[in-house]
Amino acid sequence: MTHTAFITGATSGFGLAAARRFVAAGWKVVATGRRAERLQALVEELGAANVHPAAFDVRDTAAMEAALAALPEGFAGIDVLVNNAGLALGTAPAQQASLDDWRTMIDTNITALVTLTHRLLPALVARKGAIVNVSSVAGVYPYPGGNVYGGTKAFVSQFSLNLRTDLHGTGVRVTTIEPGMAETEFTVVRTHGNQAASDALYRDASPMTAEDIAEQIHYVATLPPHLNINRLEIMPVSQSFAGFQVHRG
Ligand code: NDP
Ligand code: 8X3
Repeated sequence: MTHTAFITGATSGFGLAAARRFVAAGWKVVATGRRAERLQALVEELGAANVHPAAFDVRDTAAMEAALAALPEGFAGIDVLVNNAGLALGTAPAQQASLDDWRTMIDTNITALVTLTHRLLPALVARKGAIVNVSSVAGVYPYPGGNVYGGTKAFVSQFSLNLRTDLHGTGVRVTTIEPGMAETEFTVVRTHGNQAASDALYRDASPMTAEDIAEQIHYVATLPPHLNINRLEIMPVSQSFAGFQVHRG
């Protein structure tokens, strides 16, 4: 029987690589994101029988509802929800950060994620499906400039654990993936379009790739049904932890 994954943020980075990974394994994928032309390119690459493009802004609940209502027959039964769409905006300390950026991160990384999850939960329970939520090491470890981004990802990780509790006995699996540094469009977005800053961050650092994370997303979602990985934290070898800081004087 063919299974279907609903992957948010499939126009780039982890979501795009995950769409390719699931289709390579014989799944159908509902691929979402705002950039419709990229979704169309994915359909052309992987085939209309395998990919259904759903272009909408995850913060727009009416558009989300319309996209769900328009799912064609072969894509309507969702087995795996991959809540991946998200972003960081800015690296300034909290006292200098943009409130608009903070609200955009909360609206996208938290509000949209819980809205979609709430909407799909009854269907996922009916199918004994799985939810894979993309959090971040930024939600586990604080770092300068992580402020609200890290806060949104801490929410995602804790929400996932709480979902596990509520879904006890339903057979639905919930996993949080907590990646460290991976080279995608993430830093271009975070810096409001500064490709040079993004290149500088990843240069000579051997960051993870989108495919590395897609492999983990596919892995946790396709384990034997009696297994649940609660959280999977993964970093490049080149990235580790810094110590506490002490201000004197
Ligand atoms: P990318 O910027 O490459 O991809 C982000 C995806 O999210 C895009 O497909 C984008 O689609 C989608 N997206 C963002 N905002 C919206 C929105 N309002 N509506 C619909 N879709 C949206 O970054 P990554 O692949 O790296 O990021 C994926 C997830 O992984 C994010 O949640 C990020 O926080 C997390 N993460 C990333 C890490 C990294 O180092 N790269 C590390 C840890 C976690 P579009 O713009 O077309 O709408
Ligand atoms: C982002 C991870 O390590 O770039 O979610 O802060 S990191």
